[in-house]
Amino acid sequence: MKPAYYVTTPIYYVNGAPHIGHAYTSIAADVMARFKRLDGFDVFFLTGTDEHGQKVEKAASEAGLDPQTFTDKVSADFRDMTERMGVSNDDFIRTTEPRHMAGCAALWRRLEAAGDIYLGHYEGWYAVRDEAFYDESELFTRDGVKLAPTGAPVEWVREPSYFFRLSAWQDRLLQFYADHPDFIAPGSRRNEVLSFVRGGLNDLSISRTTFAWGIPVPDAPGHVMYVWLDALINYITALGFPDENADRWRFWPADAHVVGKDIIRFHAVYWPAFLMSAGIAPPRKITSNGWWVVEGEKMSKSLGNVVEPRKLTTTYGLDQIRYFLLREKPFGSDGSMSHAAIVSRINVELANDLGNLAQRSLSLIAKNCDGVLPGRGDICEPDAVLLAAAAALPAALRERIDRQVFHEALEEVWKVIRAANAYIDHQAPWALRRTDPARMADVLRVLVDVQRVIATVLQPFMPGSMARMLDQLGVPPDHRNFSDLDTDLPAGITLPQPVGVFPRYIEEAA
Ligand code: ME8
Repeated sequence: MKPAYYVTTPIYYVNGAPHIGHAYTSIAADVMARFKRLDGFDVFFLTGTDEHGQKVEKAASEAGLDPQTFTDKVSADFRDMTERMGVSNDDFIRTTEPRHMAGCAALWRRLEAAGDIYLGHYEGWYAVRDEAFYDESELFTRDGVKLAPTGAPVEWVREPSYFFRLSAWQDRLLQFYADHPDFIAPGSRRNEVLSFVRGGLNDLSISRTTFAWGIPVPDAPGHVMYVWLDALINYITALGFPDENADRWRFWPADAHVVGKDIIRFHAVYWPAFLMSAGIAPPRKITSNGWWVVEGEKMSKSLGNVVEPRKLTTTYGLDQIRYFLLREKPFGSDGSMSHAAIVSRINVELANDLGNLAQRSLSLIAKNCDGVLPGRGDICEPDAVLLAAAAALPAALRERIDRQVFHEALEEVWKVIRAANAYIDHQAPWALRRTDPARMADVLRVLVDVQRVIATVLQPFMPGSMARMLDQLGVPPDHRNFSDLDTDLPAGITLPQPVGVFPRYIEEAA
């Protein structure tokens, strides 16, 4: 039986259209899901939309629509973005679905039965934009306006509310972090969470009474669940919770919740506390990404510089954008996106390094070997070095994908691509055609074998282009898993006519 692997994206708020930040987190999770599938795991990959709460209710009313009609529309837009980004999710959950709402009620009852819920009165600061409660001490003032640390405006809320006894979970959470040193990635985020929890935890308000767009609290008219409680539960309702005999329940606990750095506290503090209270194992890892800024400025609707992911892929190509996003900056750090940076990655690394390697070697096979793949010949020292470097890639990538250092994973592949380009320059198979055709065939075969490994391990990043590259290398579609690399390609197969995989990006004349 294949081992199970469960990876999730955040479920996105449907208060506005998807932007590149959402696409980025989803693509990173997609790389993890695709990698694990190719590496022999039974993968479940979930994404979806977060549709309740005050922020969404407000956006619906501003759009002049009732919340359900509004969320149907925006959720469909997120689903379309997900597909267009080549994201291979196995399910798409919406928090307005009956399966989710029933699961939330069941979890609430578990927390209640554990003695962790009590009725009280909330009085304090709330930021609708973050859907988060803040302590007075966390706020700062700008131009006389009180703001949350995120810059979101806060308002004073006073309402009856149910509370979750989070304060009682401090020690158990600290113990959990100590027992699971890899729970929070990257490590710098772990320290943030630890100091927050060590600082003492307040009980958490988990119901709201001043608006209605939410999941009703069982047997508590007027109360809807706090949108973050509702949202986090999606990760288990999608697996069939509360039916722990459901087929999908085998995927719990999740191997990785991929989230942005803005929402670590919810995932690394509240979520494990809710789960432990309900008698459910916490997830194995919360891994968080840093921020994309555009041409040096933070993306925001008011600045008018929000990047629409589907426009970007139309301009530059889907795989080109997927590659850029994961190559350009370390996953956990912030990074800047600019036209010049995207074009440089496309032209230097994709078109030149990888595209030319494929084009040069495959056109020589087409021209000099009648398009027939040569057999493995005698292996000389430079062949052995290059083949060994390629053979080491699956393990090198496995280790890096498991740490979400995608840029390092790609750098490992590019080291081999650059070595293969140096090899072809050095061996000069075009010159061998006259002097030593047998050696020419051996060199071309080495190049095909090396590119086969390269294209196989790059599939999670650039699925469409790498499928085309593997087609050209004569690798059958059902032989593209990492374990298939143990079996040599048969000699004598006819390779298709080579066509360029990565065109250069050419600036349009002004
Ligand atoms: O927080 N750069 O939803 P959300 C990189 N519904 N990533 C970015 C980004 C940027 N500029 N902007 C957004 C929510 N993101 C909740 C989640 S989960 C149970 C509930 C990404 O629509 C990043 O992953 O505000 C961030 O965490 C997520 O989008 C926030 O999406």
